[in-house]
Amino acid sequence: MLVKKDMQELDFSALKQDFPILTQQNRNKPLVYLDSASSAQKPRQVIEAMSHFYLQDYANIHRGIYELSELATDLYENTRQVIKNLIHAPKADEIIFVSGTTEGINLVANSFGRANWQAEDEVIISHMEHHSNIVPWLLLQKEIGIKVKVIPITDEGAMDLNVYPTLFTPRTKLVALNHASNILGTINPIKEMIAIAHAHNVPVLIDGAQAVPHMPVDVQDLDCDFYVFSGHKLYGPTGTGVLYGKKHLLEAMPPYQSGGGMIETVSFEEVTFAKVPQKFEAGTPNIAGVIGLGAAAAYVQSQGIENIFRHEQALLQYAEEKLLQIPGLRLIGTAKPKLGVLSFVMDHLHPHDIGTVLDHEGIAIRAGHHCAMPLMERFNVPATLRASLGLYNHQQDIDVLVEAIYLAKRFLG
Ligand code: ALA
Repeated sequence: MLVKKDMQELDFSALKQDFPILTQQNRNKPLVYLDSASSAQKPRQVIEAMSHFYLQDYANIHRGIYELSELATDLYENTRQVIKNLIHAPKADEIIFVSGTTEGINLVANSFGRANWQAEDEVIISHMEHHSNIVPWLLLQKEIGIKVKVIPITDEGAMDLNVYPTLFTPRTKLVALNHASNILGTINPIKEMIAIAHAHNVPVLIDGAQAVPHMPVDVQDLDCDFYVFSGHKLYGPTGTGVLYGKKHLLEAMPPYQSGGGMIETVSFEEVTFAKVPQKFEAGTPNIAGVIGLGAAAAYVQSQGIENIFRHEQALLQYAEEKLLQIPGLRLIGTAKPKLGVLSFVMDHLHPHDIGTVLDHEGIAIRAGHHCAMPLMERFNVPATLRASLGLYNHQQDIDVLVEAIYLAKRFLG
């Protein structure tokens, strides 16, 4: 098994077998993959579950009365159970498959938001949101006149909890926050923030894209109303994601997209809709992707999410200590607790130039605004470099990164 109960015994030879891509070269150097916050690599178990499905079990779901279709339906629906268990949802039919976090948030904005909100109603977000948790609300601001209010963040990269409670008014309709920031790594105190919102009778949507692959998530303990995340950051396929919603909210919401699969009856006079979750899964879904997502979630569970969290926390601490020894390097996002996301800038050097040198050393790292331009503005930087950890990273990866940053400093002057 890849991650043993004792994290000191992490078995990297098993790991390399699970993630064959990590044994490849990048620019003729051993690949050091430090971009899992953008998208994680896929273990063989996920790839094999999908290819096995296509090679032997493929059929459409929920339609055929033949054996293959029943099998495909069972495999697809099994993922709902696996995801329910992963995030501790009360019921499997509160799990809706979407194409990713972005679609999940757009679904809530365009179904829940449009059905319930009017001009002057308010949505609270924070200054550390990804564009996917900013732009859907700004579009509603433009189209129906809602107001988007923003929780400021501290210089360390934490939510300003003094300001947050003051933003509520009788017009507040939703709070939408990330569980962990894709740039700062900050793990936000969302349980407390949800309780504050609920004291105002305001529901809360959590963007869990960065959290679910790296830490235990329990939607019942959090008591969030909606929780969204992406499959591809959870070591699963692209084009998959999950929207969890409390059943009574999902049942009251109108469909987001329409077509086959989401109806109960159709005549030219009237349409009635299928029950949740089918009401929100119009058309033939990403069947193989969802099966791959189930395999990915099962893989993470088989390693133990607590083990993964502890491993990445130890590596984060090691990486922070090493990086902070580099003269001129400034970490963006020092609030604790945080996940394994290390954003940094270097005096006088542009992140893209450093990123180019790192690439030539075999290191895959992201440089840019990371889909969070307001956050870049907040820290007064045009871009950062960002190293982000996955369960397959090891101290050696950090050592190679640190050496390469010194090289870039010498090379770029
Ligand atoms: N949201 C992804 C990132 O932070 C793409 O890199």
